[in-house]
Amino acid sequence: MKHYNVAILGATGAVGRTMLKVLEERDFPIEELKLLASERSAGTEIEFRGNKYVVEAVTPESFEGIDIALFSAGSSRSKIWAPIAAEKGAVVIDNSSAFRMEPDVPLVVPEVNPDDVHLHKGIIANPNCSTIQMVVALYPIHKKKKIKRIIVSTYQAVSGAGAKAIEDLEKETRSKFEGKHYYPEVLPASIAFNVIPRIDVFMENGYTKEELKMLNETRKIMHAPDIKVSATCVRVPVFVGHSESVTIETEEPITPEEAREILKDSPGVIIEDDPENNVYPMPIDVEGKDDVFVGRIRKDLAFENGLSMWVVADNLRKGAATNAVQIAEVLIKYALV
Ligand code: NAP
Ligand code: 3JM
Repeated sequence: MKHYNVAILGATGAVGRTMLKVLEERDFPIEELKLLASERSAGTEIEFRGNKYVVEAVTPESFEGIDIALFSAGSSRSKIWAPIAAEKGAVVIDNSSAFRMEPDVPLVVPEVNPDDVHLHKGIIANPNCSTIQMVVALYPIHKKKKIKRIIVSTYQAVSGAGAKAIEDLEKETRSKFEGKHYYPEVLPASIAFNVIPRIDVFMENGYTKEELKMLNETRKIMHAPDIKVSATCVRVPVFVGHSESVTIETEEPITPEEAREILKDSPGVIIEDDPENNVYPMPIDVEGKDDVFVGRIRKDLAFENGLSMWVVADNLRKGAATNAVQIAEVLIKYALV
């Protein structure tokens, strides 16, 4: 079997470290591994498959001979380094929002649109975490009953905002118990014992950029340019695991039983739905798992052809690292690297 030279830009971050775990667990065929970040963490040692790797500060030469470059260092860094890595011959799988809506950049969730990878010109985008878990749960229903409208509210973990945001939740929570004052460094408001109805920046129409990512990315991934999505994205004091309250309106009627029947055989979906026995997915239970968990499936009372459900996934895994590694596996399967 062929093995590949892999680089990870952002290897010291919350997503980068999860990528390393996922690559290790899935026995990804790596020939050489290069761990890249900024000058700040150059020299840091990280263990992978029992060997120590030294993190290097990224330079154009970092991408010489690289087959697959996994990026999770933020959108401004992706804009600088992805074209350079692609020019050196690597296929870049980018976790940031930098290129997601570019027409010649495939935006891929392997359970939904794996064949879009064929269109790549050196860069493939990994969607936003909240979009990924929603489309994994909704696409199988869309294929059978055509979804017209989605109304979604998210309950997003702090780890989605990076390693510093994880520290913010921990430090602020501790400080409250110790009677001290700590104000979050990266989150836009107090997070301990609070919820924040803002993720990413506000746009002119009153939605945030994160909320519009859920609209635009869903349309592109599902090839559904007319689907309507209204999202409210909320940060909650949870370390790992995004939850979503999702209501859909379909063109044809759909019963909860039909939805369960469709979802029970859908790739990457696990139904946990037994309310009488208190069975429903929760973030604390999905940490470390790669599937998307769906529960609380019920007829929606506000729409004629309406269905409501609760969707939970590990945002660092299926929402970021696992999806990116799965894209790399699709590239290998189709012999595109
Ligand atoms: P994080 O924990 O803050 O880590 C950021 C990483 O980027 C670190 O490895 C950092 O290295 C590196 N970095 C920062 N500035 C750099 C520079 N100038 N040059 C090279 N490397 C630099 O953040 P994270 O949660 O891992 O997320 C990273 C990015 O992934 C996000 O900004 C976002 O674009 C994307 N993301 C996507 C999803 C998704 O839904 N697909 C989810 C979460 C994040 P140092 O150690 O040197 O600072
Ligand atoms: C998730 O550098 C940045 O602006 C990164 C902001 C960010 C993003 C993004 O826009 O790339 C943080 C967390 C995402 C994302 O997945 O869209």
